[in-house]
Amino acid sequence: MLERIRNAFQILSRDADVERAVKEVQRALIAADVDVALVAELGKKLKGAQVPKGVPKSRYLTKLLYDELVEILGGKSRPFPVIPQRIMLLGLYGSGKTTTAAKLGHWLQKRGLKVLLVAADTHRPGAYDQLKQLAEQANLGFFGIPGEKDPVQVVEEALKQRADVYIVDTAGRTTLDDELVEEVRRIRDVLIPDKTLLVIPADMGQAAGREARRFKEEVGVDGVIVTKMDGSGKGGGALSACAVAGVPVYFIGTGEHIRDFDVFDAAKFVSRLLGVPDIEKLVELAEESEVKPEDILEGEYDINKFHKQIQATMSMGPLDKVLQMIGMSSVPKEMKRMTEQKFKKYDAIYKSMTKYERAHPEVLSDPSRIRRIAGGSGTSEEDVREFLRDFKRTQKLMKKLKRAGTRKRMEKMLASGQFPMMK
Ligand SMILES: Nc1nc2c(ncn2[C@@H]2O[C@H](COP(=O)(O)OP(=O)(O)OP(=O)(O)O)[C@@H](O)[C@H]2O)c(=O)[nH]1
Ligand SMILES: [Mg+2]
Repeated sequence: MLERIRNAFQILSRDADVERAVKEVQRALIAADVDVALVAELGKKLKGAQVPKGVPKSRYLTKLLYDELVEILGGKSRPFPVIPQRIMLLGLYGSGKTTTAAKLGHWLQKRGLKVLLVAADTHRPGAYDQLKQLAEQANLGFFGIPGEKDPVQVVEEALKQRADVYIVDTAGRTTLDDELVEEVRRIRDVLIPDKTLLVIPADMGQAAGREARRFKEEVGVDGVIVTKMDGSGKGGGALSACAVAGVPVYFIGTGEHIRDFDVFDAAKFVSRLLGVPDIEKLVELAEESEVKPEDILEGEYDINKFHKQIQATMSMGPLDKVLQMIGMSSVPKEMKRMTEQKFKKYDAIYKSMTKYERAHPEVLSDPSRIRRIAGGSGTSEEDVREFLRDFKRTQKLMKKLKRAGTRKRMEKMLASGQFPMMK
């Protein structure tokens, strides 16, 4: 899934090849067990996207794909409240309830709350010891009554203990049958939970949605914790199915250890999937620094316009960072450094020019002007001459493009951030 989605992003940001990118994304999502209808929808949206005038196509589509993926996986995240509360954990056999009780307890305790784990699984023989051990490991409070058969008794006694947060571990069943429903309702009526959380393993894939809906109808569920995200390729299906079922996913379990537990945030999750930790920031930057082709194409191409192009590239931050953010780690270090330095130099040179010089570059053939600008910008005369050569090359190219009416190509070039001087 990972490789494919990353690949799709590269195809989009590099060539704006929608058809190919969509195919890759769809394959990845289907493999991750995401609902076929959702996948088809995503493809339609991407292919039918109306790219607004003046916005580079590749960037627009990349952002669109990113937004759509986030939406499929649940959209905006809901922060889990860090307050005194009573929490009930539900789920089928082996879904990870007991482990999750300790993980969630640890998470809340780290945030300053006194946590009590309550052993209300009175069915499975080992359940009491398992939770007790986990509580000891994580240094959490623990309450249970060995040998007690009625979970309601356990919960009633537990509530007499002092704690900020009560986390009640309940017994699983192979299916959500009448017996389980009955038991959960009885526990609920004494506990009066603030949050009822359903624990679902990722390998359930799309079926997670059906299960979440059923539990919601029968006993009421406020949110889901998806466990075993580390082991299954079907995590995408589980997450998106919960989103469709309208149940928020608060956390994901990513391993057996108590710390293998993360707040679930669809945006962050997608970014990590793509191996692009800062995609949101990148998208923002790209939006801020967009150069409108009109600005460059209308009227005479002068040094002001040349500078605008440089600035647009520079304003996206250190070049190597930008390149990293879009997943291009294979660009040689030297080149990245050189281009960045060059842009900085060019910016200084531009700032040392007079308004008249910028609009009338022909006067810059005068050596005394070149000397003055080099002095003012802290660069060498050769640097200034190089700037002028690059400017002239770009100016010529712009003229040629304009004459040939290849506005499309020009826009593409601007969109890709390619300037002749970077060659
Ligand atoms: N890899 C991985 N394993 C997990 C995760 N969460 C739980 N497990 C493992 O899954 C198994 C079952 O976990 P439990 O916490 O006992 O599940 P349960 O829902 O309490 O099971 P029952 O009480 O029998 O219904 C254990 O071996 C856990 O270590 C996870 O996020 N990743
Ligand atoms: Mg258990």
